[in-house]
Amino acid sequence: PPSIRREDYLPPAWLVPEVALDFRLGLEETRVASRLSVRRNPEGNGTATLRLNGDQITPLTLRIDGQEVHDWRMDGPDLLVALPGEAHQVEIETCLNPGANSQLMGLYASNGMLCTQCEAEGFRRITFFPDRPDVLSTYTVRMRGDKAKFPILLANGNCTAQGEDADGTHWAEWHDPWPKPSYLFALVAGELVANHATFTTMTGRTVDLNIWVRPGDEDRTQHAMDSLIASMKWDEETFGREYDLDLFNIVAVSDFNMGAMENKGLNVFNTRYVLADPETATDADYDAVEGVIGHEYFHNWSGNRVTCRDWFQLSLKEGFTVLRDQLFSADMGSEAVKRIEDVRVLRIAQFPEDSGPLAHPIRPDSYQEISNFYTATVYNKGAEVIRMMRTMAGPERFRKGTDLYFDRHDGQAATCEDFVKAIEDGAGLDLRQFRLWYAQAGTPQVGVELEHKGTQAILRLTQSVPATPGQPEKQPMPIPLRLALYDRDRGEHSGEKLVVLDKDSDTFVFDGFARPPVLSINRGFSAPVAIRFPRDNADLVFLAAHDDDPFARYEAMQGLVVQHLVAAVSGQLDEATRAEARHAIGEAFAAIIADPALDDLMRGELMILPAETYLAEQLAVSDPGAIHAEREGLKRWLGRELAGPLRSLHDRAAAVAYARDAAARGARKIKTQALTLIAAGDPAEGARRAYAQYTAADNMTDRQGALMVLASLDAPEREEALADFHRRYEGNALVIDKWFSLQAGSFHPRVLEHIRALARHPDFTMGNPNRVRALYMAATANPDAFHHESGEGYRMIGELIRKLDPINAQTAARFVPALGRWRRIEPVRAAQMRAELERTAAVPDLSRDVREQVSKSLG
Ligand code: B3K
Ligand code: ZN
Repeated sequence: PPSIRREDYLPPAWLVPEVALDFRLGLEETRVASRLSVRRNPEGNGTATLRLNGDQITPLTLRIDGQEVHDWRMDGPDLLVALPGEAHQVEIETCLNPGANSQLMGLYASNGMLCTQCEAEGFRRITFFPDRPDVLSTYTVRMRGDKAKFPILLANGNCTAQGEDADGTHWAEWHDPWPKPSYLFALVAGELVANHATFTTMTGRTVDLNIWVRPGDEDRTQHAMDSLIASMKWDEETFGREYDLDLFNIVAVSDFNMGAMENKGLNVFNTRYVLADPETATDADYDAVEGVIGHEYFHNWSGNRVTCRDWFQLSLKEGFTVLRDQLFSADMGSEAVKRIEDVRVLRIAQFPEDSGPLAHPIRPDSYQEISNFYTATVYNKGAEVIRMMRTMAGPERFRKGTDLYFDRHDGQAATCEDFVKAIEDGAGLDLRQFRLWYAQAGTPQVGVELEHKGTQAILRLTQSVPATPGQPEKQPMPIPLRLALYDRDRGEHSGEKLVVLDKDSDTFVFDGFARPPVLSINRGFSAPVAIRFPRDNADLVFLAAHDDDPFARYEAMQGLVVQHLVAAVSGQLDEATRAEARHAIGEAFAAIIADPALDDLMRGELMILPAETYLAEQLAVSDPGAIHAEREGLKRWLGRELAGPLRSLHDRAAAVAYARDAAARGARKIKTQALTLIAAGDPAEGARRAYAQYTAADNMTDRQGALMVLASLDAPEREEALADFHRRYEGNALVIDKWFSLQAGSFHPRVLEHIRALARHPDFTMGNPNRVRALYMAATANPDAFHHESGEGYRMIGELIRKLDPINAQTAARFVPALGRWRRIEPVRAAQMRAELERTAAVPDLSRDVREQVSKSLG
């Protein structure tokens, strides 16, 4: 398949200022009539040929200025027609079968309703159109359908007219006054009920808000509504952004390829990010709903009012919007905890991407299938890159930059360069060298050395950006590092500093230290880099206990454990050193458990051990079995060593009644953390406590936490609790997803057997992405399953990819990167992983999605 290259961008030859769409809706047959007003783009190349993209559709009729024409031709999936003049009306009819659309792109059926997903290139599965984000049109949408089947008819913008006819059908007309690219088009028809509220904007306009769900789900929508209202208010206060329509609709659908979609005025959501109540959603689920509702709402400005010129600019809207949702969630809850969570996600999901065969810059240079570029790099590293600008400018000046950006580019399809320039001009930064962050892939490695001489602390920093596919040589980038130097005796520092390392190596001298200070660096994770700083356990224990930057405190704790486990799996550890390191970790843990100044949410963060994928990142080639065994060994040791304090912690947390405030949420978080370690140290005690927690639970956080611990134990309580959970939540798809995930993610000795059985369970279906992810993403993330030494885990994921590809290519392609890590895994497993990729590459009719990921992973 051909690669599309960023440098080949050409402005569209034809523009489409207006679109009128007419749908005759049916689950098995929907007819679409479109009327496009097209005119030549003065900035285009002047060609008379109008290219209309299509995908799996054929034109039934084509009319130009009212006359049916036949001299059009197909170029692959696209329709080409020559137009003589400057401006024309083009009318096209197509016919679709939404019920047969298992790819969930374009118009499809979900649970008896019809809905659309158009980003990135789904609109072309509905009708022929210049389906590219730099063609902006105003849309008028008419739809007609059976009133009993589709009582609610929704599209973008405002409903301008509606009516019904004697034949049992009804219709509605919607108009969206804001010009938009086709990827933001949406339509929904079905039996839905709304949670309704209103919001008064900063200028006093009233906006109607609706969250539409299937009848019966409405009692689980209040948290989503509260989150929406909070998002609208926050964006006004923090970024000065006001909503721009009189209506904002959100619809929850249960079959959805990703989290949610920011269609103008009509966001479509995965039910997972809408429905929440204490009985069925964990505290983490509540946070995810708030974060995704915020994210999609914030897109109304960062994405919709200012959109992308082409898909290479995806991070323009995604990186910026992720930063906005991160700042929002930080303001709604704990800033410190949110920062730690965001960095954990980056390290687990993005660092491996950046160091593997699929590495790409946040602004990629080429792609075969754009769906493969909705990545942790474009989203999360993209957010980190913009966050660095904010750190260098400070929040006030950064806000001047974003104001200028929105002002300058409102109504346009912009580029990442436009964004950087606006921040440069508005915030008064020089970002010339900084632009490399958009162009270079790979996580920079920053080497740190600290020398003490006389009264001086001399800090030597080096950077190197690793080679990545297609980018063998890299240039140094500006790396902003917040740091502090601690006086060891007083436990204090004399103020935080920001240094910017913009060369291969540099030296920074600080004066006034009679004794060697303790360095706290990359505080708040001010740059998305890997710090290489081998250091004494004593310094890390000191920072874990004293650092006044909560992230740095977490980082010290992580460093302590990472340093130890990496040495352990590399076999460089004698028993004395192991005992010394474990002792230091145990002391730090005990101090964290006992520290009265910590709130429980933060205590919970400090108690999370580094993820196995992050540990693997520290090694050029790793043995997942060894990493898993060492990490589990440490948990066992901690569970025994700290048995007393952990039991007291669990008892204390278990006595806190359910509430949604930070204190009660913190208690629930540490409750399951303590339980996990107790079970590691003493499985019988763990099973007893977990079963008690399970049966006493009056909320999903406690219930899921207990079940998670039980699922890994070979104890009779396990089967009882799993059966109870299934009975209790039968018919609730989102909770049954948890039931699948918990089992697939367990460290039970027979986990692979369990996963095979779950794949044959009557509740399992390949047609629903949530269910597929629940079972197989959990399996892929589980080292005991995926990396099982038999190679069985790799075969299972290989088979899944090949079976799912014809059904849902986008979802299938998401499983390839895990196998693509083979070069970083020990040789026996690496060969098995590679074999699965080769088996997949040999399939003749692979989708473009899977084909691209597989060939890059092998290449
Ligand atoms: N913009 C959508 C993602 C669409 C993915 C298409 N494969 C959701 C979001 O990032 O808000
Ligand atoms: Zn987004």
